[in-house]
Amino acid sequence: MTQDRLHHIASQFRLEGEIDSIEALGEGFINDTYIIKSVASAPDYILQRKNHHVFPDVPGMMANIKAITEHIKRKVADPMRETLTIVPTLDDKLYYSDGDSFWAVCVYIPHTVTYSRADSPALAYQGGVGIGRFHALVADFTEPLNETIKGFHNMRWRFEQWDATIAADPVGRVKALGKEIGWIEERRDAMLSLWAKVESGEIPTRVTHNDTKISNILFDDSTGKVLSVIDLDTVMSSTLLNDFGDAIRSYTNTGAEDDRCLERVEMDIAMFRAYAEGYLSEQRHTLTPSEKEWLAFSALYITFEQVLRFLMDYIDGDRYYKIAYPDHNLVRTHAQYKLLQSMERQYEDMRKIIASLV
Ligand code: GN1
Ligand code: MG
Repeated sequence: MTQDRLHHIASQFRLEGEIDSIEALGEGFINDTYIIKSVASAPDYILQRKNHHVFPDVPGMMANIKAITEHIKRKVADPMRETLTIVPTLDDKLYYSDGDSFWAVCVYIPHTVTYSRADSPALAYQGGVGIGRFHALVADFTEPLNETIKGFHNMRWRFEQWDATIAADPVGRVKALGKEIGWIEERRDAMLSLWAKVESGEIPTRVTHNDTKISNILFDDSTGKVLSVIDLDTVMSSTLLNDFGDAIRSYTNTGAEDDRCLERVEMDIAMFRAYAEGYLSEQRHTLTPSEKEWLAFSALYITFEQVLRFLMDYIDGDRYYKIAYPDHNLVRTHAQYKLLQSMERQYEDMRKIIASLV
């Protein structure tokens, strides 16, 4: 992407002040992100090219983000810092389409820090507080949200995609993957039975974030406290369990999501306890008995789903996730499966911890 092109795109938005520079930022798997630095005292901005392949309905996604951030702004002490602020285009749209891609801008929130990994229980506790508070802030949001990614954590839909991908086997990888496919099939019924409780209404549907890793939480750099939750692209209606489980998947892993060294990958139960304590300090009184009952299992559910999604993308010829080398999705599959096994071994302890906290 040339500087000229980026400047042209940025100039479509209602920015204060003049642009000093536009530089690439971050390492998301899905979108391309840039920071727009402004001259003098005007705010800086985040410019993102939204991945149209992953988010087929960018206008619907931006409408969700607008509605949720407006809702939060009405409730917090510092509306410019405690949630994102979407910047419209000159013709008052929430996104700019250059015919090829969709672009969106929000105000950069200064004096904040983010962490690429949770490296202490104290930080995990704060992360739990962050998502707990986010859930509490949106608990009374009642308008319907657009389903911007079909069936995102819906296991029934994931298995439909899975079955179709295995049957199509578009790049001929299925034959060599008997062991890995077995990991998925052995757990099919157990995983579908949790989703069945969502379908029956036994587990309620609420506003959820759907990408609760620590790097999506901003901390105030002077107080060290949680400020806001960012990356609202996947905000949708689902079960809170998914947000809890996805956070546990990322926070408690002692290795990397794509670690080639499987000995490094385990679930750290101290991190589990700390995150759960932080989350439940905000949410203890909101959760229903069925949500409390399935909170520990949600970590296994989401980690399983991630094994399935990485493996499915590998079988599909690496069309969804950005990869850095040819078998990256298979390496991710193995590393996440190791994490899943570690959770399965510690499941009873996880349940006891939740029972002691609720
Ligand atoms: C994707 O790009 P990023 O890190 O925000 C993915 C998540 C996965 C994650 C795996 C929209 O998120 O669901 O858990 O990669 N987001 C989407 O690291 O598919
Ligand atoms: Mg994301």
